[in-house]
Order: sequence, then C-alpha cells, then structure tokens
Amino acid sequence: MSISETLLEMKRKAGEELDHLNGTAALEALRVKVLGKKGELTALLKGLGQLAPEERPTAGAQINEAREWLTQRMDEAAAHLHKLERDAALKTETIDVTEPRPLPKVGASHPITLVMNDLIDCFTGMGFEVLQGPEVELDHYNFELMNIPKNHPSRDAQDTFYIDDNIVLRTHTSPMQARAMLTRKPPIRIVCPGRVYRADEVDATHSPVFHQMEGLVVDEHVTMADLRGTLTTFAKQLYGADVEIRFRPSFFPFTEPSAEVDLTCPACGGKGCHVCKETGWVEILGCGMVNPKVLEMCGIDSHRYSGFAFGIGLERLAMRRYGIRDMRLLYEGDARLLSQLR
Ligand code: 2NL
Repeated sequence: MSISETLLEMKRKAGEELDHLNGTAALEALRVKVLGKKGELTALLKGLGQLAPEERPTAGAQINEAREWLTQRMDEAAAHLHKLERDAALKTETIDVTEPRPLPKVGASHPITLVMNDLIDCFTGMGFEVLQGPEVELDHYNFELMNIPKNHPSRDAQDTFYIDDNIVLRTHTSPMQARAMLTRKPPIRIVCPGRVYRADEVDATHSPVFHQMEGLVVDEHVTMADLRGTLTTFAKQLYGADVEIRFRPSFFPFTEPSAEVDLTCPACGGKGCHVCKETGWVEILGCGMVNPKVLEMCGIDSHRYSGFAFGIGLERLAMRRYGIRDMRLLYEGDARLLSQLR
C-alpha cells in the first residue's frame, strides 16, 4: 500500500470511529491510538527514513496534512461531546429553586430566662438597676454581712458548698447587694438576679443549683409601706390588675421585721384549686426591712437610712407559670420542653 493509500484508509477508519464515539474517554483513546507517541501516524513518520530520498518530501507533506485533518476532526468531536455531556448534566443536575426546603430549627429562651426578663422589665420600670456579681463568694459577704452567725444551720457543710474555709458558692444573691452597699451611697435601688447554690439532693422541687432575684432599696425614710407598694405593683404587673398580695410574719436573719408574701392564686383567682391546694393563695417571695445590723456592717448609717429587701425564687415562678411539675425538667436540656414555650 502506498503512503497516500495508507493515510486515506487511516482517515476513513478514524472518521468512522469518530462518528460512533460513546464519550470523551473513547475519543481520548482514539487520539492516543492515532496521534500518540506510539500511534499509527507517528509510526508512519518514523518509517519515512526507509523511503527513497526523493519520495520523502511528498510523503512527509501528506502525513502532516493527514495529522492536521485528524487533529481538527478530533477537536470538533471533543467540542461536540463536551456539549452533549454538559447538556445531559444540566438536565439531570437541575435544582428546583421553588422546592420548599426543610425549616431551620429555631431556638427558644429557657423558662427561667423568660421569668427573669419579665422581673427585670418590671423592676427597671420602677427605677431599679440590675447588678450581677460573683457566684464564688467570700463567706464574709455571703454569711457574715447578712447577720448569719458562725453556728447558724445554713452555714453547715450539709447546706453550703465550701471551696475552703473562707470561700463558698453563694447561697443567695445577697452578697452582691452587700457589695453595692459597701461601695455606693444611698439612694440604692437594685435587683440582683442569678444562680445560687445549696447542697440539696435533686428531686421534683429541689436542685443544688437554682435561680434567685433579690431586690434592695436603701434611702432616707424608706418604710414597710414602700415595700408593700413596690411588691403590689410587681404582682399586678406580672399577674394582672385583679391580684392581691398578703404579708405573713416570718423570720430572716438579714431583715427585721420579715414577711412571706402570698399572691391570690393566679390559676383560680382565689376560689381554691389544686394549684393553691384549695387555700386561694400561693407563696411568691420573702421580704422584710433590712436589719439595721446589716446596714451598719455594710457601712450605712442605720439612724439616717432604712431599707427594704426581698428575694424571689425563679424556679417556683417559672414552674407555676408554665405548669412544669418537676424541677428536673428545667435542667435536663431536653429541647422538647423549650419548643412548647415558644
Ligand atoms: C427568701 C427571701 C429574702 C432578702 C432576701 C436581703 C438582702 C440584703 C439585706 C437584707 Cl443585702 N435582705 N435579702 C431579704 C428578705 C428575704 O429572700 O425566701 N430567702 C430564702
């Protein structure tokens, strides 16, 4: 076979294969077989040396012409295949931008946070400032300044977490109020929300970590009428204008006189139900006039100034408001609890 016949046959066969390619991989295989280093065309080029010298230029030109023709046909085929493969991908990989996506998970505030924020709104509305302080406290601030003497039962290791002899996890937020009295001058109007700690066993109504908000007012001429007025405003703002409060005598070392405050049952309005155990009243906080000894220990002249204070347990309020019967539910972090309160 002459060179030109061989080239013609090579072009015919390649052309046929190009017409029946099934993908870019087959095209690349064909390109290697014909044009590659060990390909058919390269073999012909290497064979040029065996030809008579006068035949070489024509044969070389014919081979080059065939290489150009084949290269162009393969480039065209490559472009065509790419377009086909792209069209197919566009069809199968289409994204329907109108399809609804799964809704993102939305967070919710914890019931303790909800209650705390409501109380903060209420008291800041009456001119109170919010102060926060350390949860790891000196015994001196937590107990001594609150008129809780060394042999008092609440100082027992059974009731308090001790870090060492002088350092405790605060058992109430009172030490923060003591810090405020020691560093500020009256008038003082503050609320101190936060975590407090008692060495209690966990059950449906107890937890070693819980939350409190205490309030403190110190000024000239502060009386129990101011205390009652403040707490009445608080009760009506949180539970509605129809509720009433009542004071029952009580005892705290840091207040004198002291009182427990009850609220007409928000569930039944005072008629009696399972929430108030048929009494018509539910307990909401403890309070009193700041013990003059506490004022003096905190650097305040008890002859010129007087004050009132109160302490509210946030767990009890939150559980009552949201009908949560077991305190443990507040700390287990089960998102199903929160999702019900959104
Ligand atoms: C409760 C009620 C109370 C206070 C907390 C207080 C703080 C200072 C001075 C005087 Cl700095 N009192 N706080 C007063 C009365 C009640 O908490 O049920 N506590 C266990």
